[in-house]
Order: sequence, then C-alpha cells, then structure tokens
Amino acid sequence: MKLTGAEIVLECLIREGVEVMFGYPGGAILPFYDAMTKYPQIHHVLTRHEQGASHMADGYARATGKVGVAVATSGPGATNLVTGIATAMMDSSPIVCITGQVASPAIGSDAFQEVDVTGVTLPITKHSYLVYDVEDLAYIVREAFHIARTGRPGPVLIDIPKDVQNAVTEFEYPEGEIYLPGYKPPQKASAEGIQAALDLIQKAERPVILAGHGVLMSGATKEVIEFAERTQTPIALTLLGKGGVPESHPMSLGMMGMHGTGYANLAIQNADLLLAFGMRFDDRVTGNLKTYAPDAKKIHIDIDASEIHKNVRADVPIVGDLKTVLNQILPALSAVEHREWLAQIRDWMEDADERDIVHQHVTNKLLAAHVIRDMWAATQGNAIVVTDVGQHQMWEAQYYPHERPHTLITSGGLGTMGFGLPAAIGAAMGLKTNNVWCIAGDGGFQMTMSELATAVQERVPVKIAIVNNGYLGMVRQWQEFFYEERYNATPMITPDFVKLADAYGIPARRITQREDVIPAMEWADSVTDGPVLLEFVVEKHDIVYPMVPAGADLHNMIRRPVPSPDGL
Ligand SMILES: Cc1ncc(C[n+]2csc(CCOP(=O)(O)OP(=O)(O)O)c2C)c(N)n1
Repeated sequence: MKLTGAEIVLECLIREGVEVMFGYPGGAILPFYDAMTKYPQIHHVLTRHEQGASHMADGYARATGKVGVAVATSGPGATNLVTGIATAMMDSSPIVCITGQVASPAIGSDAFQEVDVTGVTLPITKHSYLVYDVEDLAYIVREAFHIARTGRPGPVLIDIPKDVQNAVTEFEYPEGEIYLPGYKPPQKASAEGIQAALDLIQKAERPVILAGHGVLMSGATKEVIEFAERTQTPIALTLLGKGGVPESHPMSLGMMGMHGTGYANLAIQNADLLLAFGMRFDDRVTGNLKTYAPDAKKIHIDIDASEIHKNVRADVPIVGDLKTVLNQILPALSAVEHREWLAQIRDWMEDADERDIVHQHVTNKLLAAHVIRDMWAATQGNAIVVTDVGQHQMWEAQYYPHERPHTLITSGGLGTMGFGLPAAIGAAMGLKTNNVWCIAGDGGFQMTMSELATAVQERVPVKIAIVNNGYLGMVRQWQEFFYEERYNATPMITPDFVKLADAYGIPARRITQREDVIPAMEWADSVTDGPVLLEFVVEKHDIVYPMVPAGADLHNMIRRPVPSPDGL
C-alpha cells in the first residue's frame, strides 16, 4: 500500500502499541498532524508548551512501563522539548520524540525555524535520527522504539524533514529481528562474575544493599527482597529506587544520601560490603567520594557498562540485567546472619530523630512535612505520587513511604523544576486512574502551570497539591546554611492559586491549618471528572533535615537542632 512518510510513522506507532501522544503542532510537522486525522485510534493530547509534552511522555512512560511519545515542530518547538529529553535521559525513561524539520533541501540554510535538533540533543538522547529518505522511515521508527525500551531505557529522537513526511512510497512493515550489531544489551553475568560476587557476599559481616532505579526497571523487587532476607542485609534506597522494595520491610533503611536517613548513611559508611543494585553512585548519594564507604568492597550490578567504575571503583563489576543476575546468584546463596551489624543499625535508628515528625510539632503553623505525612495517611500510602523538585520533593521522600514500584515519579538525576504537573498528567492518562497526586512547590508549579489547561481539556482527574512556602524553598535553605542568610532571588510572590484554578474551571481549596489537611484530601478525592487543586500554605522558613552538604563526607550530616519551644 502506498503511504506518505507521515502516514508511515503513524502506521508504525500503532504497531508499537502507541495509544496516546503528547505534542504541539507547527509548520514543519503539519503533514504529520494532518495525517493524524486518518488514525483516530491514537489520541493526541495538545499540551500548552512542548516542555509539557516531553514531561508528559516521560510521566506516562514511568507510570506504565510503556514508551511515551512526544511530538513537536522544528526550531523552537524542538528546542522546547530539550529539558524533558534531558530529564528522561538522566532517569532512564523510555520516550520517543518526533520532531518536524525544514524540508531537506533547506537544511543548513538557516531556513525559517531551522535548528539542528539532532545536534542539540546528541548528548541527551540514547540515539537520534535525521531521516533523509522516506524508504528508511518505517525501519527507523521500529528501531527507535527498540532502542528506547531495551537495555538501559532512554529517550530517542526522530527528526523528519517536511518533504520526507510528504513523500510517498510503498509501505511494508519491517518484520523480523532488528539488526544492530553495535547494540547488544547484556543480560546474564559470567560464571566468574557470579562466583566472585558470592565469595564477597559470604565473607561480608557488615553488608548493605544500595537499591536504585534499576530494581524497578528490571522488575527485580522479589529477587532483592529474597536476597536481603536470606543474607540478612539491610537495604538503602536511592530516591528513584523508592518503591523498589517496600519501605515497611524490616530490612529497609529508607532513602540514602543528601537528605536520606542518618542511619542509612551511617550504615553505608561503616559497611564492609556494598551491593550496588541498579544504581549509579550519583554525587547526591555518595557525598565526598574520597571518604565514601572507606572499608567496603563494592559489587556493582548495572545494565549499562559505562556506569561501572564511573564514580566508584567496583571490586566485582557485573554488567547485566539485575533481575537476571540476581536469579543467577540466588540459587547459590546460603543463609547468613548479621546479628551484631543489625543491632548496631537499630541503635542508629533509635538515635535518628530527624525523621521523627513528633519533633516538628507546632500548633499554629502548617508544616510541609505534616502535610505530606497526612497525605500519606489519607491515601493510605496507595497514591501514585508525582513530585516537582525542591524541599517538598525531599519531604515526600522522607514522609511518604512507598510500598510498590512505580508509585513515586520524580525527576532525580536532572532535578527539573516544572516536571511535576505535566508528568502527573501523563501518568494519570497512562494509568487511567484518579489516584495520581502531583505535589509541587510554588516555584516549580509556576514553571509549567499552563498545563492546567491541558488537564482540563482532557478531563484528566489529576490531583494537585501545591506546597506554598512563598520561597524557592530549597535554594533558600542553601542560602541560610551556606550564604549567611542572604536570601537573594528566593522570596517569590505567587498568583492566588485558588483563583487561578477557578479561572481554569478547576475546583480548588486553600488549607492553612493542619486539621484541615485530611478533610481537604477527602474532598479532593471526591472530584473524579477532572483536575482538582489544593494549596497548602506552609511555614516559610522550614529546613529539610538531615542534610549532607554538597561534597561533604556522607556521615557528616547537618541534623535537626533540638526543638525550641515553638518547635522550629
Ligand atoms: C528548571 C530548574 N531551575 C532551577 C532549579 C534550582 N532549584 C532547585 S530547588 C529550587 C527551589 C524550588 O522551589 P519551589 O518550587 O517553591 O519548591 P520548595 O523547595 O519550596 O519546596 C530551585 C530554584 C531547578 N532544580 N530546576
């Protein structure tokens, strides 16, 4: 059958199982938008900004495990996708971005709305294509989805000149194996690697598992728990590893790193073996690399060979899919006890008042940590939470324990403000649920709040909680600690968020007292036919404790001071 390039792309998207795509039209992508009218089985969501489209595709991908699709025109449309692409790259989220490009004879002439977007995104995509020949399109789309979702997932960009979208050719879907000799994601570990790991595991007296995003990506939750239980090894989670292991599990130490639990960080610093499962030793997790876990041997299992030895030298490096590798290790793993080690960690836990919400008790002020803890109670810990970036994100990580994979969606690697609302819309659309809560700061929310209109237009029942402290809170915290309280450019006025919501036709409430938090949550829960917004006006000068200052030793945490009479 003879089809245009644009139609070929859509035919391929259908075969890839794409049901929804997020985008914004423009001249260079118009043939594709016109062809969409013949393919109503794929729903197109018109965002209000292309950044919203790439974050929505990302949120959709992280929530569903499927590939998210974002579409934009050439030039400014394509560059507006960039932050979302970089965010997806840093957090290994599989998205495919389709961009229009000026007609191929005009490429390189500074034509209207021409940007070399494959050049711009080269370092922030897993792979990118500029398609010159309509004959290549079908295979390229197939290959792009394959690359996005296999191995270590990530974003792939396909840039299609307008003439290639219009060109007509015979369409035949390329069946059969994808032939990519230079791209063979590893699966199994070598027998020697497994043996070397087993030797270290059996010898260890103070082991700690570092569970990262890879646990969720490879679906290795069951295997990690089995490993931890049989070897009595405590588990510290990275931010993106949250949900990979139930935080109520007796072996869970909660989150590690800059705002992690004191006892997770102390356990890591005192360990004699670190088992890094699908994590990449990010600087927010390690602190000062020179003093990081000085006595620990390291077993590092990761599907991406380039992560091995990148930040921390591994004694036993294993490149492979975590679930597959753990299934190689488990049959040979005998039960061990670590009584003294676990008793020591329990002592540290008892000492850890930084997570103890009781110490934050104040009667006349609403604290963000209390809001998050009450949200956890009201949702019985069962919501899919999508956060923005800042203090509220860290309080979420500390006070909203997650029991299941893919129930926390957050920008970890890039720390992208503005991620929350669009990613939550993508997640809610993908999961077709009204159980998605977006938690955003007043700063980050204002970056992409134009997507409220998208949520209304699509009647997405996303629940939005703005934690309004009148500041760029996390930066204010750094200014308080490290810049002698010079609060330059961090106090910020906000619109009246309740009126703003009203302008969009979104039901909304403002909450200023703790006793109103749970009733407001219950009210929000009753709104199911579109978005709903709660604005929590919280204490302005609050601090996320504990904090390992950037580059400091992991055990040198700034802890919560003894509470003053008003509790702060
Ligand atoms: C796009 C972007 N710009 C700047 C930053 C730096 N930054 C990190 S946290 C933060 C403050 C966030 O403030 P807000 O959204 O109000 O949340 P809060 O920290 O108060 O919870 C800033 C500016 C960032 N992470 N992303």
